[in-house]
Amino acid sequence: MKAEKLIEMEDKYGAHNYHPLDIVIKKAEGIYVEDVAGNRYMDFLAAYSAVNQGHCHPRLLKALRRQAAKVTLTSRAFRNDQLPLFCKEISELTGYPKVLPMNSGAEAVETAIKASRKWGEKVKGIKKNKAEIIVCADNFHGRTTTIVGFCTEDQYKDGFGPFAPGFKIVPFGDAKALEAAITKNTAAFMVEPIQGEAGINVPPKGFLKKAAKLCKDNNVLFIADEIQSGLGRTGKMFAFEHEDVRPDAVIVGKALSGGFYPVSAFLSSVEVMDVFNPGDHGSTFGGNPLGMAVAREALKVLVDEKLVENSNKLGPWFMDKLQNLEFKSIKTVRGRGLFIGLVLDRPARPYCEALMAEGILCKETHENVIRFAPPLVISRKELNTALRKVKKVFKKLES
Ligand code: IF1
Repeated sequence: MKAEKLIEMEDKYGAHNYHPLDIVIKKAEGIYVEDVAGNRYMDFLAAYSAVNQGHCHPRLLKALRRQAAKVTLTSRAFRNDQLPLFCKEISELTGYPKVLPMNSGAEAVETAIKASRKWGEKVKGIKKNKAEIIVCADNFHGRTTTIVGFCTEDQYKDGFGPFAPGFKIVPFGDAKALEAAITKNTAAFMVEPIQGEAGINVPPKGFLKKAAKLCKDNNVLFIADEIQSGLGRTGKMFAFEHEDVRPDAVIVGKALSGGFYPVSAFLSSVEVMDVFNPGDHGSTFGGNPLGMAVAREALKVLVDEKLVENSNKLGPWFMDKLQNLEFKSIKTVRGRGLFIGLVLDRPARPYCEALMAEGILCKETHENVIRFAPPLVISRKELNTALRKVKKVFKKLES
């Protein structure tokens, strides 16, 4: 079917909660996607870092097929033979002794909130219903009503209240403000080590270290939302490793399944996870054998193909090339690994549209930022090709 027809159909029958670029993708492989007319594009968004392993990775396809033919869903009323292996493997890979799998990122964030509050009451001794969680301005942790209730983006909240109490907001990167916000009722500080949606916001050097120390000194859980920044995106397995800190708990999602199936997880210490007793928390699909089989393979691909290393090697090189571009619209280039934001002094949307016409798919974030976050399987040669096209687009739009 033609793109125009499909777009019209989607607009007629679908909710209008997005404003996508008008490319209708019908297939994809590695870093490339193809639209219904047969045009090929390099994907520089990678489904918001959910396809770090590249689109339709053959090993993931095989794992999915193999498991789908055996058993897909048991519910947690019964055990399955994939969940224990997933828990063991991700635990050994990350060093976190306990694992609770969910589906979407937002559900894993909700899991972190529940764990924090319950730990606050049962272990720290905060009075019932008094536990507070500190988060950062410009955060993005998902779309549930609880989560949007503590975001600072008006549009994400508008019309969706009333919101859950118990959250405090401090500026991102401001250790003094964090220190001032901590009280005896603070259960946790939850933060994206690099803010994605805010425009690839890297915190000032030392912030995570100071935050970790403040949390430790005040018996507050330090929780990293690595749903977008984790699993190799920034050139380390986790973005918090850039500052050599060790959060009490980590939230992962997106690339955990390489785009095949929604799988997320909350990783923590034994002390934190032990607050959950049978019946306290759960999900029909969380920990299902199909998702677990795919996630196990997705983690193995990350390791076997050295994708963290590739991001660490090519990211700084690509960022340096971008930093050397001399166009008056470019204010700064920031990021880590293959998680890069090109900050413009004007709206980024026309640039994204022009890049699309040149065969490069990326999406603006926060009006003025173009995000470059290709699948981590990308090569230097491909990045060079992209760079040529970026130059061409900037030349054209600025003349
Ligand atoms: C959309 C943004 C990116 C996340 C972090 C939790 C979640 C996300 C750090 C929730 C999700 C997504 C959601 C997606 C677009 C995307 C996004 F621009 F909206 F912010 F990536 F930058 N923590 N991020 O980045 O995970 O429940 O979606 O699985 O359209 O809302 P989820």
